[in-house]
Amino acid sequence: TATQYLADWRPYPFAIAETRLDFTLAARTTRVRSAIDFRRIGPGDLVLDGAGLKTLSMTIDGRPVDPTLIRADQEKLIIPADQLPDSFTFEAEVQIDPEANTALEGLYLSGGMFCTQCEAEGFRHITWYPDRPDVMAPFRVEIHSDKPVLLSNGNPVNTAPGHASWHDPWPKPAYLFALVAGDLRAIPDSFTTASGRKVALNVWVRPGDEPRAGYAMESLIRSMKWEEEAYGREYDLDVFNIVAVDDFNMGAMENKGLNIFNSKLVLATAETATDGDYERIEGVIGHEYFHNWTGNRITCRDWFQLCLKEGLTVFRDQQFTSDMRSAAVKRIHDVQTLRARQFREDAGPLSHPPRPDHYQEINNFYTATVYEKGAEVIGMLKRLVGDEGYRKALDLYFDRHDGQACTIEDWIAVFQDATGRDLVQFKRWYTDAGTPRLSLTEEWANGKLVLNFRQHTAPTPGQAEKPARVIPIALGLIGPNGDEVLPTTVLEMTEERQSFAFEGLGARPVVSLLRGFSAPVTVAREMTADEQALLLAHDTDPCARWQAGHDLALDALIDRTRGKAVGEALIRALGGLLDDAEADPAFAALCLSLPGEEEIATTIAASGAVPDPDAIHAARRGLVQDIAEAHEVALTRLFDAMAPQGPYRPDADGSARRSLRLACLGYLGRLDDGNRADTLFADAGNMTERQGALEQLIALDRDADALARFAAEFRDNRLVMDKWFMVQPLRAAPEKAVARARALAARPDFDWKNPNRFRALISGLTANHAGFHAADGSGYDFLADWLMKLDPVNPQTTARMCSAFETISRYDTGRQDKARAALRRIAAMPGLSRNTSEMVTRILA
Ligand code: HT7
Ligand code: ZN
Repeated sequence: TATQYLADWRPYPFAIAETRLDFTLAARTTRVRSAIDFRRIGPGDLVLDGAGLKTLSMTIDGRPVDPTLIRADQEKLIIPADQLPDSFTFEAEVQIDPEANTALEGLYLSGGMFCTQCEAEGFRHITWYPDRPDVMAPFRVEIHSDKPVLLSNGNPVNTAPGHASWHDPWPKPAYLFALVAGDLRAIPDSFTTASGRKVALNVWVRPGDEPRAGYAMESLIRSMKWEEEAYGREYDLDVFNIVAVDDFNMGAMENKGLNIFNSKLVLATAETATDGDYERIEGVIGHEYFHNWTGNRITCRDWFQLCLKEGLTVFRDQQFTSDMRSAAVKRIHDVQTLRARQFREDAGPLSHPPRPDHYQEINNFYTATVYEKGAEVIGMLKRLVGDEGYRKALDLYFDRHDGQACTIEDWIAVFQDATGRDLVQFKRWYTDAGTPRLSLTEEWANGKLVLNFRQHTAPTPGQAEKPARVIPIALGLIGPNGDEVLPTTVLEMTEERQSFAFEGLGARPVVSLLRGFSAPVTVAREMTADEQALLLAHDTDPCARWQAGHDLALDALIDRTRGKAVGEALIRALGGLLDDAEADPAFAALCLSLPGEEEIATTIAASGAVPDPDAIHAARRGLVQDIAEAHEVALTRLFDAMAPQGPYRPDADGSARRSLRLACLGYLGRLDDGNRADTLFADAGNMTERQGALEQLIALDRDADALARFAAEFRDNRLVMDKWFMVQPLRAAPEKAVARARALAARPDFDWKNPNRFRALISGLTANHAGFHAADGSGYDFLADWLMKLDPVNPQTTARMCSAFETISRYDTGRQDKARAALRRIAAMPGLSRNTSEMVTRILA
């Protein structure tokens, strides 16, 4: 399979004045007529992309195009330059089959509704077109269909039964094209922009789902307002439509004026959605809306630049959520996600820079590195240039590049030009893969503390050399009595080794390092349990404070895997935390949630040892038991104190109380044999507590009644049943997890072609660390069997899920051999997709 290289990018030789599309929709035989007005702007042939199209006719200015110019093997139509006038209209009529489109890329059917997904390269499945992000055009779209609601990008021009026409005046690349046709109901509202323009808003759902879409609409309005206030950017069309779709490969898609969402990120009621679901809905609605400026008005020159739009938009959605909710909790959650997903990716065979320089299948690069690390890099930039510098740079970015398709170089240039700062070294964060390891040793004498830092990044695939990066190190100093003796100070590390001194200190302080998680690095430093406990009790920075408690727990857990039944310092420290928990329930809940098994394994592997999944599971269980026994009284008091105080509200305060309550339940269940969980499951008036209780009952192997009740109650709600499929393999005892997943997969309602249902069950198992990594290899075989079944149907979703194998090389040779055998089985499958083939090859390399 051909590898695409950043170095090979060449400008497209034509500009498009307008693209006109005319759809006559039919499940098996949709006709697409297109007319594209091209104008030459550089030398070269006319290259159009097309995949799986039945081409009925093609003309240039009315003259037929020779159909033998189609190179079906390359999915291209190449018309030589000497056959083309300087300006011309290319017209085509093609036939496509949406019903057969199970890959969910291009135009497809979901529950009888026509919908599209064109990012990254889906438009070529709709018609012949320059399907690359740097070719932008205004679009006019006609839709003929007997479906009652017919939507596309931009503003409506005409709607009559059986027909609609839309005009999108903002030039856009094909990946932002969208069309929806179905029997839909709207939740309507409106928003008046700061400059006084009234925008009609609609969230479109299936009939009957209207009562579940209110929170999505509220989130949209909050997003529009926030972006005006925080970035001074207004919406730019007369309408903004969101459509909820049941069959969707990812979370949502930012098509211009017509966002399409996975229904799980739209539909919510207290009875069906958890606090986490609500927060995600708000965050993703914001994310897609914010793309209107960072992605749509300013897009990417090529797909290597994906983090230009995704990193920036994640950064902005993180800012939005922290403004809407608790900034401290949001930051800690983001750090947890980054560590769990991106650090893991960076430490294995799939490691790549935020801006990769080659790929085979771009869909495999919608990764934690591009998204989450891309956002962290912007957070560092902001820290280095300050809030004012950031604002100036962003204003310049919008002014200078509106309507353009840009690169990371353009992005860095606006920061240099707006702030005068040299960012040549900083750019390495975009081009170099791997997570730097920051080591700290300390020297203390006569009131002077010297901090000796060293940065080191291990080689990653294709990148052996790792020059030093700029690392903003935010730190503070906490005196032995808990007072802060140095408030947050940002050191800029630019060398491989660098020392910083602090003088005039009375007593030796404890360093509160990497405050606010100021750089995406791992930290290596010696700390005593007492020092960690001091920071947990007194640090003024919530992130560093949480980190101290987390490290204390991690050390205790790792010691336990080595047979040492320790953890007294942690247990003592948690006692203090529990006493004050009511003052900040969210923080207490975060500290009570011990590091997960996967993270323990990662930490053990990073120290050069081989993690044993069963020992890790036992260690964690043992520590939970000991904490529960030591703090039964306080945990019980808090569990009762955090009972609901009025109607459910999915806000920060309410979810903080529920998270603390469930954290307490996780411990108390080990003492009461699940009685509280049983009662809570029966009585809870919201899904957060119900699901929490159910997970606890599964972990305690006391779940039969609850699962039956849950299924009976929610049989007809696909999204809630996805939870039912997910929690069973996830929370089952490791030795039962694979069997449980097998039994669930055999059920008639395991609708595996639906990505949500497939992911629920399969990711439920792969997230059960000791269950998936069962020593007999049954977890690996189960996953491989299902990936092989899904690949011919939906390569995108299959390939993404291969990443469950990315950590195999850290385990013992027995497990490694079994995992590699499973991967080789996938690799040998005849007709394996390019998506999955690339992933398996990289993991096996
Ligand atoms: N920009 C979108 C990324 C995307 C996608 C979404 C749905 C289905 C397939 C997709 N491929 C790529 C989503 C986002 O980041 O906002
Ligand atoms: Zn995005």
